[in-house]
Order: sequence, then C-alpha cells, then structure tokens
Amino acid sequence: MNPAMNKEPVHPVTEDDVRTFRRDGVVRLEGVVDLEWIELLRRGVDKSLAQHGPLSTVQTRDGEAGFFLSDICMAQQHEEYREFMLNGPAPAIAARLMDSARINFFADTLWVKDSGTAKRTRWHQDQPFFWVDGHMCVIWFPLDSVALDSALEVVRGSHRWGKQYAPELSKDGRELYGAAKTASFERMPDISAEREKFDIAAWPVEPGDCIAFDGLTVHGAAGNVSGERRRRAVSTLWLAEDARYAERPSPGRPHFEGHGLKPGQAMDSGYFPRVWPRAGRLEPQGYARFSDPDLRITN
Ligand SMILES: O=C(O)CCC(=O)C(=O)O
Repeated sequence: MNPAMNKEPVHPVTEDDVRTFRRDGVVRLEGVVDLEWIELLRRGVDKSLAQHGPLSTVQTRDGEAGFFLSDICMAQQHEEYREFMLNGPAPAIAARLMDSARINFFADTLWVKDSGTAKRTRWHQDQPFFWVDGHMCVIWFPLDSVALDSALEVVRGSHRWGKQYAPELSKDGRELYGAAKTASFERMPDISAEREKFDIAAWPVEPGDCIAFDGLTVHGAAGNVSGERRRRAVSTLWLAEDARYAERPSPGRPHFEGHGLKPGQAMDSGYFPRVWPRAGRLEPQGYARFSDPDLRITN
C-alpha cells in the first residue's frame, strides 16, 4: 500500500453533512477517497469476479437479462478489501457521522451489475439482516461512474420510521428468516409502485464519492440498463459504540459463529475489529476476525 493514501477523508465531513445524515438517514459525500484506494478495491473486485467467493450470490436467474453478482465478507479472502476496511478512510467517516468515539468493522459487501442488467436490488434495510442492535451505518463506494438511472436509491427519513422490515432476498424475494419467523417484522411497502408517496434520494456519483446511510434507512438500487459498462460498488458496514450483539429468528446474512458473543454484549472484540480511533497502521494478523480458523461466516 502506498503510505500516502488517505486514511481519513480527503476533505473533512462537515457539520452540514452530519446534520443531513442525522435528519435524512443518508448523505452523499463527494471526492472523499483517493483514487488509489478505488484502484485497490477494483483489483479486489477483479479477484472476486475471476473466482466467485464462497458467500457470493449470482442474483440474476436463468432467463433474466444481464449479470448481477453480490458478495459478502470479501475482506476474509482478499487483502485489497482488508486493507481498505482496516486502514482506509471509511472508519473516520463513520465515526464522524455517527458521532461515535469508537468504530468496529462489521462486514463488507460487493454489488456488480453488468451493462444490460434489468434486475434491481430490492428495497430493504440492512440492519434486520444482521444480528446487531444499536447504531450502525453503511458507506457505499462506487468504483465506476454511476448515472442516475442506475443509482442507489434511498428513502429520506426512513431510519426514523421506527420500523424494521422483514429482510427479503433480491434474487427471488424469499424471506431470509422464513415466512413463519418474520412475524416480528413488518412487510416492506411496494415503494417502486408508489414512488410518489416517498421522498426518494438518488445521485449520479463518481469514483471517490460515497453515499453513507443509517443501518435502518430503506434503500434499493436500479439495475444497469442504459449504462454502457459494468457498475461495481463496495459497501462497508460499521458499528457505533452502542452496537450490541442481538438475536434474530434464524441466521443472518452474513452470519457469524464462533466469536463467543452473547446477546446484549458490546461488539468490540477481535472478531469485529476496532478500527477507530486508530493510532497507526492496523495489521490484519492482530485480529481474530482474520486469523481464527474457527470463526464461521455463512450467508
Ligand atoms: O449497489 C447496490 O445495488 C445495492 C447496495 C445495497 O443495497 C447495500 O449496500 O446495502
């Protein structure tokens, strides 16, 4: 890694950005990441595409146009992602937006849609997929120019609706926890059918920008129909200091076993590495997350 690559955002996250994030549950930050980081992540994505990871899903089914691949926890496999999660600028952004003295790494996810892919990423909240209570945020980094018609779409203010929606899988709409077990969750409204009822934010973005949103913010993403090239994005998921290990009706996505946490305990251990504050460079070998062969992650 080039030691000159930014470990904090290229320019500071402003008070106004923080206010927007709190109020809307989403904020777009322009030009906060060195393009060298983006190049590094692209090299990681090349590896993920050359050999699909053990937790990846081809979201497009037979007969569906294009190609849509998602993956989870690529940092477990590839140093390019690992380096970005531990030593990149995202933890500083998460700490500032969530006003958290400590940030722990939860997971990373990949979203690749080839040109000609009609399939959307379903409307969802991220947090109900995970065994996490308390605050968390997601920071989505585009690795290509993304036009409005293939953008991430976010419902402003939905993190404050006080609702948790049943997680459904983008591939086929299946309920993650199974129909019988999702009684404690509400059903996601059909936002695409009633777009005018919702305050939907979307932006064209460039590599180096990011979109940060609350773990409970409702979002989805268009396909990549008019784009002439592949649309690659990496999401990074960060825990605030009040995050606690939780229990859901059945395994989450991703699901972690072997970390020894009990429901209610702080998620501040080598399995969910503390990445902020950060005095110097963080080495993956220092964390059980990347070195314990007994940690089991499923999808
Ligand atoms: O990029 C996409 O298609 C969706 C991203 C997303 O839903 C997420 O990061 O949670």
